[in-house]
Order: sequence, then structure tokens, then C-alpha cells
Amino acid sequence: MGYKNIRVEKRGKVGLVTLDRPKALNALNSELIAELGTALDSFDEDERIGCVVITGSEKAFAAGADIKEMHPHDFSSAYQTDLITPFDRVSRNRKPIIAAVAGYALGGGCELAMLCDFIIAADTAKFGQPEITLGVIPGAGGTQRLTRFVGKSKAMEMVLTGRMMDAEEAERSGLVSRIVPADDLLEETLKAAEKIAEFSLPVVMMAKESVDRAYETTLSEGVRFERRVFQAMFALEDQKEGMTAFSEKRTPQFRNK
Ligand code: DAK
Repeated sequence: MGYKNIRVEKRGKVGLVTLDRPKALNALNSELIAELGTALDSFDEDERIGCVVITGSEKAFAAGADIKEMHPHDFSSAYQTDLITPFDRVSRNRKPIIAAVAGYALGGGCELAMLCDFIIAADTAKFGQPEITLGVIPGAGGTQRLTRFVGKSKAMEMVLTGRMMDAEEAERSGLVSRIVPADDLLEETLKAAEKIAEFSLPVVMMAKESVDRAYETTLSEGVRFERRVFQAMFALEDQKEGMTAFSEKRTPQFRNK
């Protein structure tokens, strides 16, 4: 497929999506969101891909949903077209997705990063939910996910004032897993993605599913879920291979079985 708003590449076992609307700081219009969904579907279906990275430019991961496209909507059209909701597609991906964020990740851009499984931030990254300044509130999970990441007080302040958070504050608050120099962002993120893609794919997918379960259930239910998944892994050839390789002091050769 020919993409107009994103670039899509395979780097070995890693699928790389680069948001590419530089004139609008990667603002997420409906065409870009549809293209992103198509790219993620193709990586999810591609058995050679073990992990996906979404990144933007040096200046912006994404400066939010496209305000100029959203502006003319009324309630009826926003509701009937399910405005920007296909966005949630990211959270249905079964393979891990890492957000590599440099520059602005605002509004829907911050929400897109939070929909990924974890965020690696350049030292230039700036996160924010400035929707209040436009007369609306976050609409793609910002009030919910940001609160789970950084706690009520900081999320409330950011959502109510539109204040941005720099990379250091984001790391301190648990929004990002780590900070790297901007020049190294893609290389460092690809390194993490390649590492994940070398492991057994079904085990990686079940690890992701288990961590995600922590957000959807009670602790005791989550622990029970984890235990069942752990026990089920003993039906995999890759569990035998991983533990045999440890005993034989060699690198395991996982076959995703
Ligand atoms: N939409 C459209 N165009 C944008 C944009 C955006 N979000 N952000 C930037 N641009 C465009 C600018 O209009 C400008 O275009 P021209 O004027 O050159 O044609 C170009 O990008 C460069 O921007 P600036 O000239 O403003 O660049 P600066 O460096 O001076 O400032 C900035 C950078 C990021 C601080 C500034 O551009 C800015 O404040 N941008 C808007 C940030 C923002 O408010 N973002 C939140 C948007 S609301 C939903 C799902 C999601 C959402 C809603 C519902 N559902 C599922 C229902 C999400 C809503 C949002 O994200």
C-alpha cells in the first residue's frame, strides 16, 4: 500500500512506523490514523515481525489530533463518524509496540504514545494534554491513562491547565521507561525492539497480555491469570528450548512454537 502520512519499514524482525506529516507537526488526521491502522494490521499478521516501533520527527512525535480537521464537526457528525476513534486500534495490537518520542507529544499525540506498551523518550520530549485550551477535554483516553501513569494530582494539573511535562519529569513520574539523547533515540529504541523480537513470540505476547491485565482487574484475579499463563507455557517447545539452552550454556533458538 502507498502511504501518504507515514513511512513504513521492516528492520529485521522489527516493524517501524514513522509519522510523517512534517508541515503539521504530525497532527493526526483521519487519513494518517487509517494508514497507521493498516500498517499495524500488516505487522500483526506478519509472522516475521516480533515488535513494532512508532516514532515521529525530531520536532514532534505528534502535536495532537488535527485541529483543523476536527474544527467543523458538530455533535451529530462527531458521533456518527465516530470521530478519531479508530485511534484505539493501537491498543488491540497483540505484538508489543514501543513509542519513540522526541519533541512534542501533545493531546492525541500523548494519548497515542500512552496506547503503546512503553515509551522511550528523547531528552527533547514534551508531553501534554492541552485540549482544555481548545475548549474540549482529552478524547482518546488521556484523562484515564495519564492518571494511571502519573497519579491523580499531576494528571489533574496537566489536564486542567494544559501544562507540558518535559522528559525528566515524565521519567520521574513513570510516564516513560527511560530517557536517551535525542540523537540516539531511534537506535536505542530499535535495540530494545530487536531484543524483544529475538524472544519467543507467543511468550512475548502472553507477557504483554499479562502486564496489561494489571490495568483491567483486581490483584488476586491478575495473579491468578498470570499463574495460568505461566503454567500453560510448559506446553511450548520454546520453554523446553529456553531452559535446555540455559543448562547447556548456549543461546536459545526460539521457534515461536
Ligand atoms: N492540528 C493541526 N495542525 C497543527 C497542529 C494540530 N494539532 N499542531 C500544529 N499544527 C500545525 C500548525 O497549524 C502549523 O501549520 P501552519 O500554520 O504552518 O500551516 C504547523 O503545524 C507548525 O505549527 P506551529 O507554527 O504552531 O509550530 P510552533 O513550533 O510555533 O508550536 C506547538 C508548536 C506544538 C506548541 C503548536 O503547534 C501547538 O500548540 N499545536 C497544537 C497542540 C494541541 O493543542 N494539541 C491538541 C489537539 S486536540 C478523540 C481522540 C483524540 C482526540 C480527540 C478525540 N476521540 C477518539 C473522540 C485528540 C484531540 C487533540 O489532540
